[in-house]
Amino acid sequence: MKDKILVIGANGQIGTALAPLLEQIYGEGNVIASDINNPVHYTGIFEHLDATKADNLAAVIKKHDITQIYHLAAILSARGEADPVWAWNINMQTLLNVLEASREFKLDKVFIPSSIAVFGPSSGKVMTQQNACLEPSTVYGVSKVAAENWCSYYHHKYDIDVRSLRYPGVISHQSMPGGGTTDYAVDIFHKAINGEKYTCYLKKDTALPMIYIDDALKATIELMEAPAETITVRTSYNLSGLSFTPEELYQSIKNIIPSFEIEYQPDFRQAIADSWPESIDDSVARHDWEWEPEFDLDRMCRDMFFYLAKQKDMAFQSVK
Ligand code: AKB
Repeated sequence: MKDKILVIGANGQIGTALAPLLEQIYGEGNVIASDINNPVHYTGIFEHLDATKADNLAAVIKKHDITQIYHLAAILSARGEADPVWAWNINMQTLLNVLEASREFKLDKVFIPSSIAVFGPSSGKVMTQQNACLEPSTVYGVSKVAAENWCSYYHHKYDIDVRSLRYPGVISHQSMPGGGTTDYAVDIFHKAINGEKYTCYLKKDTALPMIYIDDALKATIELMEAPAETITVRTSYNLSGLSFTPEELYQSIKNIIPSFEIEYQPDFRQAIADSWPESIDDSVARHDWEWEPEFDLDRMCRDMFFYLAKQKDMAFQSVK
């Protein structure tokens, strides 16, 4: 049977980039993007979907003979702290609806992202291990630890081919992130290209694990295309791209835009960042499905400005 893929949360930061890539790989008409909000960029088949409603999800799966789901909808770390019970309910209800639908409709594969937010102060700061202690400090992290365990449960109990990555902070030019603690690393590029000063809500020396969108997409596709017998982790794989502090990112941007200025005014997100690792050991992913990132800090900055300048019709092409 032909692969028919449903992307849930397609208007989000990863979905905006992933849905068109999946369409390129699997062919026009074989990818159905869906979101609770109307489509922003996507030009292929789109379904308005509230994934907290199991009936709505089932109707979309039946309508399009879906065989795979990428479930990207979630309330992230910073936003979740404003209303923890609401964030938990959304993250859990959508997850369980997707897993139950996968069982009921016997889907071939399911992708459920996790996050470095599963880690907490007891996980270890540097090169945090695949099997580190998971005692997160945010409701988002708590919901992702639960999600990882539900994925493993559905795999072992019902033989569902669920796969997952612990994404670091994702840096992308296709859309703005929303509600995360790592969002500064995207916002800063927009301020820089607009010739504005950036006020950073983290301290200058707060190192966090990050990944450029091209590497995040590469990891997602490589994981999903890996033969099932090579997947040894059914909770979620550690994934590393690069690690940097706001000051290191600022310096790299300054090499391209020398007049760029920054100031630091830490807010509540500092405590969240302080509870997360600085760097991640992803050797299990490297071993199991030969994961290897491609982008370092300078290359990422050049690429970001190339595409942001293109969006703004500016002449930054020389930096790529
Ligand atoms: C966030 O900051 O909440 C997210 C994440 C690390 O999952 N970007």
